[in-house]
Amino acid sequence: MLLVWTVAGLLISPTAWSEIQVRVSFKVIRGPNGEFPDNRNTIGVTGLNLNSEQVIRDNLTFTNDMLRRRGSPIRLFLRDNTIYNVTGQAVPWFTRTARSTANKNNLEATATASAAARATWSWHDDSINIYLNDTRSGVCSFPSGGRSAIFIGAGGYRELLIHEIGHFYNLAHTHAGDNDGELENWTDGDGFSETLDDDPDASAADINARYAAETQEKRNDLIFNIMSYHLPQDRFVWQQTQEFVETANNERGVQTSGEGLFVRSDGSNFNNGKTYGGRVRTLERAVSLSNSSNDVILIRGRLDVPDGTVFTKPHVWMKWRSTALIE
Ligand SMILES: [Ca+2]
Ligand SMILES: [Ca+2]
Ligand SMILES: [Ca+2]
Ligand SMILES: [Zn+2]
Repeated sequence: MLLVWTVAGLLISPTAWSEIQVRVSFKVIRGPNGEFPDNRNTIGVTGLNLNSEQVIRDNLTFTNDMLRRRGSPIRLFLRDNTIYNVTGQAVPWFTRTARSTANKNNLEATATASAAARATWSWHDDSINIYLNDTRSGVCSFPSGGRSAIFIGAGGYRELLIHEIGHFYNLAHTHAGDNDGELENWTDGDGFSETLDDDPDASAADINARYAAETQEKRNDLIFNIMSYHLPQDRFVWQQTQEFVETANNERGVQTSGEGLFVRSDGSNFNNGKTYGGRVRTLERAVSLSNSSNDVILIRGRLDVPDGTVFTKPHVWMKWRSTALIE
């Protein structure tokens, strides 16, 4: 048997994994003397001071490793493998509160006001434009607002970037506000049944106690959810991945390379597969609709393939272009 596996292994050509690539154009707003943002007032148990280019690059690697470990098809890529600097804008932008929708919107208006402004601010329409300054936490644009900037301060936490990018791809918080130090309003902030009702003030122990009848896995899907206020974080649930990918396929297609194609036995091959509601019926159709080596296939619910195999658990195929040998 060992020999069979070895020979089979040699016959399979190495094929890169397909990944939905999110382009990040990361800009550092430099201080009055050209200094890098630096803020030791970080957030929570995973606090991170984004005070150097290396810290930012390491954080992107950390984020991609986290996504990979959880089977997510989403990966972050630095546009042109570059971290851009914005100079001469320290007043007022170096110290203007990043966690403010009004400030973020003013920043986007300033950076896109003219061709000269776009150059000064390294604004790139083909990417998520993220601006870092010396303040704390951050805020993101939802697709419905018609804007696309993310504004963050150096005083952050290691999951801040992927949390804000989740908003960029239309993911809401697991809670609906009520960050008031009291545990009295558990709400369904995201409309997803796969995340339990949440209060941002809850600890892991509070969640475990409240939902004692649920499985630990379901509780953990809230305790460690990237779109919650609980730390540390490590996951999106399937419904969040689906919403992220649908948004990447449609409203946020410009900032993303590669699509997710949805397939299930009750779909229709007249659909384009770009949403779960518009899923196709067969794998063959999903494959024929693919036009990029970054495309992945998302399967939720029952899918029969010609050799009689039946898939029922939600999963993502990221290496479907290579020969799979199952014995
Ligand atoms: Ca500082
Ligand atoms: Ca509360
Ligand atoms: Ca929910
Ligand atoms: Zn948020």
